[in-house]
Amino acid sequence: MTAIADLLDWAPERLDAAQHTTTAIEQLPPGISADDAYTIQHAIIARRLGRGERLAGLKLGFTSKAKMAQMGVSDVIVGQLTDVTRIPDGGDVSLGRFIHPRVEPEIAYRLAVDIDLDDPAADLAACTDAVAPALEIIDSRYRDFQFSLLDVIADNASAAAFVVGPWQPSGADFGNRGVRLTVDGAAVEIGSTAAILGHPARALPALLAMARRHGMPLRAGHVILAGAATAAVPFGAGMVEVHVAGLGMASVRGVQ
Ligand code: OOG
Ligand code: MG
Repeated sequence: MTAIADLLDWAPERLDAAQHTTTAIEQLPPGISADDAYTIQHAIIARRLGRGERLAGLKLGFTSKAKMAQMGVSDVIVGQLTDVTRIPDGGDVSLGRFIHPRVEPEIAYRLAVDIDLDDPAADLAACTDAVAPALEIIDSRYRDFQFSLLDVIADNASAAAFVVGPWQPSGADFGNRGVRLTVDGAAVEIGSTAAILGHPARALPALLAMARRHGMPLRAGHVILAGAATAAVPFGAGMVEVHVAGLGMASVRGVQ
């Protein structure tokens, strides 16, 4: 086996085990391509689906300058969400599920219909029927939350858990709405939905292009996370809320 074939073989198992044993691992050795990194991501998701998890949607990463600067990368990436990682709005989540979790404010879109990735006329924006404030808990499986772009793609874009607030009809323009992230009532990050690619709705065609390229299904009811509008903050014991002007709020409580 070549070194890359060998890596494609062991990396999914190691990253998957890192997640469910909550033990950080070393970053991947250099030499893989972006397509290799997505192959590793797909193999991790296949293992999880094999254990009974179901796909719940897709997430974009690094759609804001704040996130790119925080993590030192500069390319939009995509990761996959599963049902077991969705926390009910206002719910508790045990910190024992994570290695070194962080939380960030997101905008979520809901898909109304299945998307045919082979249809060149597919229009994701026209196929969403609702939008909501959301929170994403990210948790790199790599030591010290350090990674290259390819490492983080392989690690399913650090996806760990997500919370979606009450859905609103997607008719209104959510292009430049204030975003506030609070921990136990204190504001820790303030931003605007405009930080997400200039307008969060731009996440939808960007996501469709990536879903096509990497063969990621988009089905009715799936949630699309457009990417964080601000930097992420550590997620510990306490109540975290995201407030988006005119859209509402979502919350999650970290418990020991
Ligand atoms: C990768 C995930 C990035 C976002 O919203 O930009 C992301 C990370 O920061 O570890 O989810
Ligand atoms: Mg995110």
